[in-house]
Amino acid sequence: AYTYLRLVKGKNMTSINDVTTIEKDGNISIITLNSPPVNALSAPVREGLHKGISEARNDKETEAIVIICEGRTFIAGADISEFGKEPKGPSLFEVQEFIEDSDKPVIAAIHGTALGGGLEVALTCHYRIAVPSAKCGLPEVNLGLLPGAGGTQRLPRVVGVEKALQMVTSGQHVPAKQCLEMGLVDEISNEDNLRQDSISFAKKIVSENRPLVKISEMNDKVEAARGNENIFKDFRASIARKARGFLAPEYNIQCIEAAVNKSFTEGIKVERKLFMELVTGTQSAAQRYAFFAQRQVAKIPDIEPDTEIKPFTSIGVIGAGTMGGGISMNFANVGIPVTIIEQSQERLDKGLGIIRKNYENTANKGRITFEDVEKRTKLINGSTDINDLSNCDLIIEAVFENMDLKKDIFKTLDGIAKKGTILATNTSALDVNEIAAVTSRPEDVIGLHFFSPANVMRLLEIVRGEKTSKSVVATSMKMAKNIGKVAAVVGVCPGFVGNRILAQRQREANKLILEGAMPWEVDDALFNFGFPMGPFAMSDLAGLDIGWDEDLSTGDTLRDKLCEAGRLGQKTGKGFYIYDENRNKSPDEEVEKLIIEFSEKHQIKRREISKEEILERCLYPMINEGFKILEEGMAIRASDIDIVWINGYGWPIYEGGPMFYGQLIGYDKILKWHKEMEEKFGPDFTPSPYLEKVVNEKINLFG
Ligand code: 3H9
Repeated sequence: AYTYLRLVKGKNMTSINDVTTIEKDGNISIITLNSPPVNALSAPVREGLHKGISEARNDKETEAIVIICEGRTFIAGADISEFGKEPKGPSLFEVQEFIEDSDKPVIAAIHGTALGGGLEVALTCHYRIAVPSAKCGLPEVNLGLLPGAGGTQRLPRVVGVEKALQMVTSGQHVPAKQCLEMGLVDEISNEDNLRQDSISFAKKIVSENRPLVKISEMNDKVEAARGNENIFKDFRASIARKARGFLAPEYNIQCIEAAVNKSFTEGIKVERKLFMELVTGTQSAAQRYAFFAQRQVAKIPDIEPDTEIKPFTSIGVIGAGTMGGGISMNFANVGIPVTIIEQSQERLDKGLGIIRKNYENTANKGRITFEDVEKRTKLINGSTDINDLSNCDLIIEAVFENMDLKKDIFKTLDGIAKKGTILATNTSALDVNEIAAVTSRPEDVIGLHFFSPANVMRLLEIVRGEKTSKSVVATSMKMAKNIGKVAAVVGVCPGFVGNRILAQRQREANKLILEGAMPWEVDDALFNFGFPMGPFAMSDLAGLDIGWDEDLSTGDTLRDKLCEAGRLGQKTGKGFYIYDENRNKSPDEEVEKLIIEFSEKHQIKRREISKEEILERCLYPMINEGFKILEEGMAIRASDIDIVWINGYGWPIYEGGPMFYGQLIGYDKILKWHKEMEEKFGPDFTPSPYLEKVVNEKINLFG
């Protein structure tokens, strides 16, 4: 439940500009901002605030000032879309100074979220009151930034250095109750009475003659940490793994260090300098781009907002294996009951057992309670009778990748599922149209491609078949949002968007190790680029024997050779790498020998391969494939491809995804590279005609 504030127009209310009004209640002036959707600090909002505060400060009767917002939230930050554009109107600093220097107390009345610049404005107010459901945070780090309006200097002065470090590097939204405990808010109002409660609070401040609290002058907490360098050393070590490759976490830490070691004024200078470095850099540009891309991916151009959303209150899942189990957990997590079907009781029991164990592991880590474990496992029921799915709203097939088997299942489902049920396949490769064609209701058939582990990975590819109805697509999008997935609508083609692009990287990685690189060199180059792991470490993790058959093995591929040597990956302690008992990997001479022999046998002359070449060879063909996908209409927009790769394959968000990265490199350079490579090495490198068109006609893919 959250508060949505609507303005009740009083007779004293006057407009300051299009987004700001001012009203008086006795000796209190109330400035109301109304700039949907999130009251971001755009030029008109800054102007409205500035003028409003000025008017209230100059008004003889006014003794205190309340700043409150209409709609779903208090100010949710600077207006991200304004970054990089010519600044207009009063700067945020001017507005903040004007608030903090007011000789009449200013009170921020917070509902929804006070984030980034929004919290920074609230921190220049002398007091803060919030509804119980409100949250405060400085999430700039998630945009590759740091709080650039005094947040890094004021926050530690209120909550102390450790908490400030934690908040600015995680971007966490802190609930109001915790904010009260930390001193970030001074008072909690009633959930549905913020306006009146904040006026009463302001009156109380006046009548009690409370001081004008200026956070910039509160030095106790920062001075207490002065000289204690271990705080920063330990903190850096604690976030090192998560922060790898990102600039912003380190810059945020340096600002908090400045708050501790310097005066407020000097600290602000450091914050300003580092903010400017980040905001003009490519990492933040990529992360800001990803923020908007993540919201845009949910918009399907030909699906109108009033498209019918079907119910999805009971789910059927076919297959209790790793995928089926993971998929089921997503629904149980949000309270939706699931029926899982398996062929035998034994397999069903095994699958249900694994689900329980997964939940128990999460509870042991303290992330859910043991009560949650019981609640969630109760929501997942098993059956060996497919007829038990006849009343489900949505049925997801998650059996292994075999077209005939899937067709059989869909024929059966067509016969038993009630009218209007969405019939989904979790295939990662097969033709969804072919599957839909065996039913009498192809308009109800869709692909829902979850990624493994399905209860953890955020990405969902929604595969829209030729005949899938708009309502089924819209419902799938809504369902994805409800279970916390980032969903991208893709078309039917081999590998869809994600795996189709992955295949390019894998092909080149495999070629590179025969041409001269070693698997660990390829992996290192991609790891250092920012991926969580390289392709060969990933193969070892998945198991090299997926799809490999000992009896059919011909020794024709390196994979055959490795599997024949018992090197099946992490599970056998060796694959492309050798693993110790803690699963730490090291290069292995045996593999090196195998690879060199293999190159010789196939008369491939080995040569020195640079890190740069590894990156070009692995990444550029992915970008080219992205263009082919766009040309064929298999993704709606370039940024959707990036969202797939950021959320499903660990493309570092600070590199924006393959399409954004390609633009950074220069599409003309990517095209030239492909033409040269095609001439030397053939059709693996044939450039997409759409890439040529984009370069020749200087088309901007990101509008
Ligand atoms: C900052 O403050 C820097 C300062 O320190 C220094 C300055 C000198 N700007 O997420 P939703 C749009 S950096 C512009 O779907 P929800 C969003 O694109 C900022 N637009 O809603 C979407 O547009 P559309 C620090 C913004 O209810 C619509 O609002 N602040 C901004 O799920 C609805 O958004 C942040 O990083 C913005 N700041 O979640 C907070 N924020 O409808 C970023 C949103 O056209 N925002 N939009 O697609 C959020 O985390 C979430 O939007 C919020 C609401 C939690 C507020």
